[in-house]
Amino acid sequence: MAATLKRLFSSLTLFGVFTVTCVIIFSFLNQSPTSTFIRKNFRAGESSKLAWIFKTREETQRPPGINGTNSSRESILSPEEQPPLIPCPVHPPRLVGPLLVEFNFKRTFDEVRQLYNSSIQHGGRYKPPDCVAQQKVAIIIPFRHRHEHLKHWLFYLYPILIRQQPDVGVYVINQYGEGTFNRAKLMNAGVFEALKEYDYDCFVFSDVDLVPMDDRNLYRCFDKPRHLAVAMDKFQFQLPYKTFFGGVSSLSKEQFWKINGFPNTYWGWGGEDDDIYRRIYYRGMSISRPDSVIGKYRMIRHNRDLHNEPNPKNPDKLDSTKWAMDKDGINTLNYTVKNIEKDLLYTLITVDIDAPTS
Ligand SMILES: [Mn+2]
Repeated sequence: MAATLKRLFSSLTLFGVFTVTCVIIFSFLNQSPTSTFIRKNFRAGESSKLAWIFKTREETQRPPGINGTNSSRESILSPEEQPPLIPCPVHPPRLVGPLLVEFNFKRTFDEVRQLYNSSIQHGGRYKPPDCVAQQKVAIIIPFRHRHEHLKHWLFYLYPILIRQQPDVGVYVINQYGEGTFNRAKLMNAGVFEALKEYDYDCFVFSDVDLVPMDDRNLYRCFDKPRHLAVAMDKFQFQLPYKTFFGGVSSLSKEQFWKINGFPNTYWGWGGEDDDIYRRIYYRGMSISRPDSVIGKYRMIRHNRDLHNEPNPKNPDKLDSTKWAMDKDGINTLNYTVKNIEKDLLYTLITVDIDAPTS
């Protein structure tokens, strides 16, 4: 009797071990993107083996129609029967932290298009497929002639944006003609053009030559207007001065309206970012920033552009921001759209902002 029990027990144990081994082997062989991602985390020691198995189960039990991996079940359920998407987590779960960024590599737009073809929608639009984004973000890039920089920007930013899970559109606002450049007026025009297309609630304004070195630097809006480019390599990874608001910033639609948008009258290089900083303070707000580790940026080295010389008149204008801001902003903005080009990776809007010749 005891011998039979012992044999039964040992064969049960053997069966148990065999089953567990099979489950583990099967899970490791399963090559779906989610399991690859989870395995990476597992290898990085960020989750225990138990958590890994649990997560894998969770993935297989996800409702159909979420990432197209279980299309056979998808076709059975009608759209009404599919469970509604849940909001994306406030803290995006797939961020990786510090990133390697370098610009000594030549890229073509076609290479970048091919890389992101499957994840991005025409016109530079992205939405997380498996949850409802926290914010609807338009990224506004003032632009002229810097195609070389735009390639790098798109190459680096899309993977970051995808991990940050916004409902996002990328708008490149191209200044028409060869008159004096006006960064702030282009950004004003960008906000209006983006809002014609979609109900964005947040605007991120970015120079085309600035790439973040950490994906925890969220391209979204906060309770306060935010300055994102706090530690640029150009300035030895430090703020050049305490009130610096240049490079990359974000304002919600409300915050942007509260300060009458940006000034339209800063022609040439310099001053407009300080004017924006003052507008924010004169309207009773303050700014927020990520810390100087998360806020690291690389700037693509370049020579000064033609028709964007430092304007010696601009610094003096700052003395009058307080009273001038109500008479210079979105309430006085005028421009003409010359062309709208929809690329896979961006929407390029060429605007005539009535620039003086230089
Ligand atoms: Mn620059």
